[in-house]
Amino acid sequence: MTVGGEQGLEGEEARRSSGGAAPRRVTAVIPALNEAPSIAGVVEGLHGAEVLSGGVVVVDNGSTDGTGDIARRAGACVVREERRGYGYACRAGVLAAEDADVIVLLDGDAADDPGDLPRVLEPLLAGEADLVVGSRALGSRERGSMTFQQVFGNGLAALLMRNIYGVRVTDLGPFRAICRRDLLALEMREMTYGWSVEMMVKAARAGYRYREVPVTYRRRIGVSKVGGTLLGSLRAGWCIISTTVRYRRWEPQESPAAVGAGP
Ligand SMILES: Nc1nc2c(ncn2[C@@H]2O[C@H](COP(=O)(O)OP(=O)(O)O)[C@@H](O)[C@H]2O)c(=O)[nH]1
Ligand SMILES: [Mg+2]
Repeated sequence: MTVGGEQGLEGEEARRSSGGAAPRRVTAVIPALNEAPSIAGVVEGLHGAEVLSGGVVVVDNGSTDGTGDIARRAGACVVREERRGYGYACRAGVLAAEDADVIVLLDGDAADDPGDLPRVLEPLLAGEADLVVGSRALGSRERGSMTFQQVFGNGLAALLMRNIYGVRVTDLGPFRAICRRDLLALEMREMTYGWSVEMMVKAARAGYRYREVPVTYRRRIGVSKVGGTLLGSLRAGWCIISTTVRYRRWEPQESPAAVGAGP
């Protein structure tokens, strides 16, 4: 599926025109499950961003509140993924954005600030990093934007990651950027809450250069699907911690970023 269109260079041309270093066609992918109150604002907030040459893909993850129609009217390309799960939704968006060089992931609940987009992309487009994650721990969190369980779980997983993989991680935020081919090379398996952490630990194993940038995190609009309930937090927490440990010996089949990164 071609998303966005006119403004962006085509994949190969973009790579060549940038001397092979910094690919340019950037597509935002937003997983969304029943985010009718917030999704239009998120999509419209991104449309102002010049850097987003590849447009916005919203993955409607089986919503029953009209999220998909609202996102389409706001200007997004909408794909539907019936299998419930954050990872399923993210993967469907990445596969749909087949012309993208760079994927930016963010949530559909307006907790991430579209104004942080240039900052999240900058190290990747400058050729200085292969995976950039927006850290809410380094940035600022609006009061009430994360529950105690979320802060604790994220901190624990970050600690494990530092110890097991040797990567300086402070947070597992949803706002992140990675080259599409590098993401596909990670052969993602975790189709629910483990997706984000799987990306980070496999990127570490593949030798991708990791960078965090501070981002602002706001109170979400609408109802939380994960961190807002105790059961959701426990499930997500267990999934995140077990995924952090699971891939400690994983080896990439091929790692384009590591190969391109030089010594
Ligand atoms: N939890 C969850 N979120 C999903 C799913 N599919 C899409 N999403 C989206 O993933 C994002 C993260 O969910 P959210 O409820 O904000 O999680 P929280 O921020 O941890 O409370 C939101 O944009 C959801 O709409 C799913 O199956 N489960
Ligand atoms: Mg959220």
